[in-house]
Amino acid sequence: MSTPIAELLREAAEKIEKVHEVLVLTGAGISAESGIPTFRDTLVGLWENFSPEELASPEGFRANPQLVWQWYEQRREMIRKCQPNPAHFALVELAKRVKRLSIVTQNVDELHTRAGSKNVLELHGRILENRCFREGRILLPDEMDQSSIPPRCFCGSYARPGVVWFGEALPTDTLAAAFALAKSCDLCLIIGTSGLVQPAASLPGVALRAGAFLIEVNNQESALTDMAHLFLMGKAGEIVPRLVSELDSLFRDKLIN
Ligand code: BV8
Repeated sequence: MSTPIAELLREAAEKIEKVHEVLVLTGAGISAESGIPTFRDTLVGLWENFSPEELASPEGFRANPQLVWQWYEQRREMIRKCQPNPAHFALVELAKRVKRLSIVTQNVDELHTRAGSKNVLELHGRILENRCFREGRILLPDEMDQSSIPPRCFCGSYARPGVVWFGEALPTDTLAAAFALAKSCDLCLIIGTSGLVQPAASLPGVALRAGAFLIEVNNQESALTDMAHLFLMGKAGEIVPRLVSELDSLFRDKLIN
């Protein structure tokens, strides 16, 4: 017989109320209710015959730059129309209620920043940015020759989306900061990730071994569920706002008693 979600939320709020440093790790699931398909769900329709690694890797881009560029253009067009959802906004509110909250996200949609979150570490870059494939530097629209697909940097190399592809190293400083937060946090809140992509998926284990309390929010079990102390099953857009409300009712109860 599973514990009612209301009880789990209360327990989670009681834990959060007691800690100093909260690390939030988010994945595609927190943006699902903004209308952005999770990574696995992105490969539908025309793209269903490709694996993520074929489209989101330097090899895939070298093999077919036009195809990969079009996949990203289609995703960017969709992401530009999306807004942060109640889960993103609830994390902004949660940050006001704890001593220190940092967000490490695997998402490339910038929705945490657009919702108003500070201290956001983007492990996998930003899909709305472009970089020179050879130089790696960010390219602004007027810094590209738009007459070709993909556009070209003036150095002659192709422009590429500003994301970290499979087989590419994550930004060194960002990754080091993420692992430092995992080692120092008292509580790690994991929201909407399958826990399959490394090295991001190692962060909760690092936090656990450093003594942190782990809470997972997901609409189904993930590769991380077994290591979580609390598993809050449900949609992030519903669960995370309820967690903040539960925290507020805890504070109120303390004021009254
Ligand atoms: C690297 C940008 C080394 C691109 C992305 C074996 C072991 C260990 C590692 C590897 C290995 N084999 C290969 C590797 C390396 C590889 C890897 O991990 N592969 C996996 C597939 C096994 N990793 C890499 O290549 C990384 N680099 O290792 O470099 C290196 C070092 C030095 C020098 C050179 C190289 C780079 C990984 C980054 C890849 N880029 N994104 C783009 O977006 O196009 S990752 C991409 O996939 C997404 O950004 C996202 O981060 C990730 C998918 O993960 P999730 O976010 O979890 O999303 P997913 O769809 O999987 O799950 C969604 C979850 O949400 C689900 O659980 C679902 O239930 C839940 N959910 C859905 N709706 C809701 C919800 N939850 C709550 N509410 C809802 N409403």
